[in-house]
Amino acid sequence: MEMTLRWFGSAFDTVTLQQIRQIPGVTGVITTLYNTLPGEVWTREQIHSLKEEVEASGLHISGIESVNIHDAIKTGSKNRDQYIDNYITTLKHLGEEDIHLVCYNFMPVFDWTRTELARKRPDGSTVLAYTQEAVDALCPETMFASIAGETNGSTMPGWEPERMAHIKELFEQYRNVTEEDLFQNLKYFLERIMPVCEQYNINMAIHPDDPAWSVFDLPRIIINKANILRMIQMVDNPHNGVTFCSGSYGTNLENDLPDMIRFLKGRVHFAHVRNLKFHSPTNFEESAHLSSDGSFDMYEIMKALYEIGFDGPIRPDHGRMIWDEEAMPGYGLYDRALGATYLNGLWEAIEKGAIHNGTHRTRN
Ligand code: CS2
Ligand code: MN
Repeated sequence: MEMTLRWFGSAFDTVTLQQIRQIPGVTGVITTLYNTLPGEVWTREQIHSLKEEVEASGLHISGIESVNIHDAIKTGSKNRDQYIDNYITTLKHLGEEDIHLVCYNFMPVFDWTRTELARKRPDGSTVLAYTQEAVDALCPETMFASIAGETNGSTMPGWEPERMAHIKELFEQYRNVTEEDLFQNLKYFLERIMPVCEQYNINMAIHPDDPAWSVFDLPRIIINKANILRMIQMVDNPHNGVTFCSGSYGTNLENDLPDMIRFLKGRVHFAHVRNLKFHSPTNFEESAHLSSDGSFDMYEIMKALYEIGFDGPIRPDHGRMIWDEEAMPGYGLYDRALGATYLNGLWEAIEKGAIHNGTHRTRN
C-alpha cells in the first residue's frame, strides 16, 4: 500500500504540499481539479500543470478524488451520452498523464451527509457528526443552509453551491428514479467507460454512499456487501472496483468491515480508513483514527487490507479539528497526519508480524 493524503489544490486547501511531504511515510496525494463541475471535460493541460505542481514538491499524484458524475448520468436522462463522452475524454487525458486511479460516487443529489461539522468533544477537539433525528427535522433545502455556516469558508466536496442553488430541480430530476434505475444507470455508465479504462489501465473506484442508507427518500445503492457484489458482477471487469471507505460502510453497524474487505479481494483499488464513535446506531461522530477512540477495530481493518494483498493508495479520511487549526471540516493537517502515522504503524506491525510468522503476503 501507499500512504497518501487528500489535497484539494493550492487555491482551495489550507494544507500545503510541503507540509504533506513532511508527514513521515506519505509519498503521494489524492487530488482533483476542484474548480471543475460535474460533466466538464478536464483538459490535458490542466491535468499536466497540476501534476507538475505536485511533483515539484517531491510528491506525486496517486489518484484522483473525484471526477464527479453529472446528474444526467445518474438519472439516466436523454442527454447522458454527451456527459459520458466528456467523462471518457477526461479519463483519456488522465491516462495520457499517467494517472491510473479515479474515485467517484453515484450518490443522488448529495455527496456525504453530516448534520454537524463541528461537534465539540470533551477534549475540545471538534468533529463531523450525524444524527438521524436532525436529518428527519430538516428538509433538503435547509440541510445545505444548516451546514453552510460551519465550513470555515470552504466549499465542501460534493456540495458545490452551483448545484445546491438548484436543489429543488435536482430533487425533481430524481423523483422517479428507483434503486433499480440507479443500478441500471451505473451499469450503462460503466459499460461505456470500461474500454477507455482498459486502454489506459485506469482503475475506477466507486465510493460508498455516506451514510449507507437512504437520505430524504433518495435511492442509495452502494451501501452493503450484497449491493457491491451486484455492482461488481454486473460489469465484471477488474477495472470496475471500489474505494473501501471504512467510515462510510461503517455507518451501518451491520456491515462487517474486515469481512467486506476480504470479500472484495482484487477489487479494492483505494482505501479511506477512518474510525467512528457511535452513541447509538443513528448517532455517531468521526473520532480520532485510534481504535480505542472510536467503535471500530482499526487493526482488524488494516490486517484485512494487508491479507488481501492490497497495494493501492490508502488515505486517512476525515480528521478531527485540533490544536486550533482552521481548515475545511475533516480536512485539516494535524489530525490527518496523526492518522496517517498511526495507520503506517499498524501496517508495519502487521507486515513484520507476518514476516516473522512466515505468512508474509504476496501481491493480489
Ligand atoms: C469523501 C467523499 O469527504 C468525504 O467524505 O470521502 O466526499 C468522497 O470524496 C466522494 O464521495 C467520492 O466521490
Ligand atoms: Mn471516504
